[in-house]
Amino acid sequence: MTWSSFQTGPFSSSAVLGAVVYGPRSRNPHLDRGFPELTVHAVTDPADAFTEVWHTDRPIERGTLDGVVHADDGETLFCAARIDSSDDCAEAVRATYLTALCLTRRLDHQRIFRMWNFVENINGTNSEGLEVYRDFCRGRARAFHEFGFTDQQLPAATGVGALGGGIGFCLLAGRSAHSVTIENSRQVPAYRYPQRYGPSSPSFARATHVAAGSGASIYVSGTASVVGHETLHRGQIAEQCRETLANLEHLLSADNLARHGLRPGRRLEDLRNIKVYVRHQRDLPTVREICAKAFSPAADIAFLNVDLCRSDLLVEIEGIVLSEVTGQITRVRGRHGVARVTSGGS
Ligand code: 3EB
Repeated sequence: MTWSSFQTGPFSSSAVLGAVVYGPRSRNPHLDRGFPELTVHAVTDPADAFTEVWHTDRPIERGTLDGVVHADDGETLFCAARIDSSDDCAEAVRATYLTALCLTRRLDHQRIFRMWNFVENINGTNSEGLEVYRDFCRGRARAFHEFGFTDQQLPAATGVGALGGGIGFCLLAGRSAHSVTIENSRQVPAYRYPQRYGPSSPSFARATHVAAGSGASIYVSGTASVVGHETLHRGQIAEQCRETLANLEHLLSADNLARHGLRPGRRLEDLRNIKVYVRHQRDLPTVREICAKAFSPAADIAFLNVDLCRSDLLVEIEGIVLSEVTGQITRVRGRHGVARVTSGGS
């Protein structure tokens, strides 16, 4: 299972496990193109839209369960769902998460190693005055708890704003692949954040290490300027960006990975499929410049101007260290039309 983005052109749907469109409006998840597709309202200008495609050489089975679309290649499961906007989302998040979690169990893919959550009005408040993100965290935590997940089973995740469309989420889960949950010793585990950040701590791991053939990939969660559990450098974009890079660098370091029995250490230059979420449009040039220096020119970085889960966070960065074995990946950003899946490497 590999990942790419696509460009307009001829297209073979047989290879596509799932796709995420970052577009100018949201859409219910669907199988209209023959594969599950999540459309997130994440850009204002249609020219900025792009699509990420997960693809595979293995035969795929696809379906829908209560609005949750999914595709399974026997090794990896992709699922996507959307929850309508509402004043109070916790119960709907709980229910829809449980549908997705039950699907992973039914299809025997219980190791969920990566999730993405795109939450409209993430810093707004619900009918009780609770921040929407905190309400979301409540529903998510209940679902994982009811499903019987321990903290060690939590996926790597991203939880950021969306420009519309309620809450869209997608996940990747594995059947047989050996995987390890990674924390960052510079940061308190998110699932142990104190109460002052909300009634339920965020349910995610800092990263997951997933065996792939004789190699492994590391799926790195959305990472921000959080040290311990505190936001550092309020109002200072360059400093938040550098602190975020320091968090990523430490997460991947030999020292941090060795705490989880993993080696070798990795470097920022090893990250691919990078997405950078920036709260303020005006900060984009600064963030672009810092990221261009920190990451490999081969990384193909996508920038999205969306809100972030804490009102004092200005930037959040995610990426993947691809397995040396299965890292045949290229991402070509382009219009989110019909597409040609591009793949480089082996
Ligand atoms: C943080 O370190 C930043 O709620 O799924 C990063 C990644 C963050 C995932 C989530 C939140 C989430 O707490 C915020």
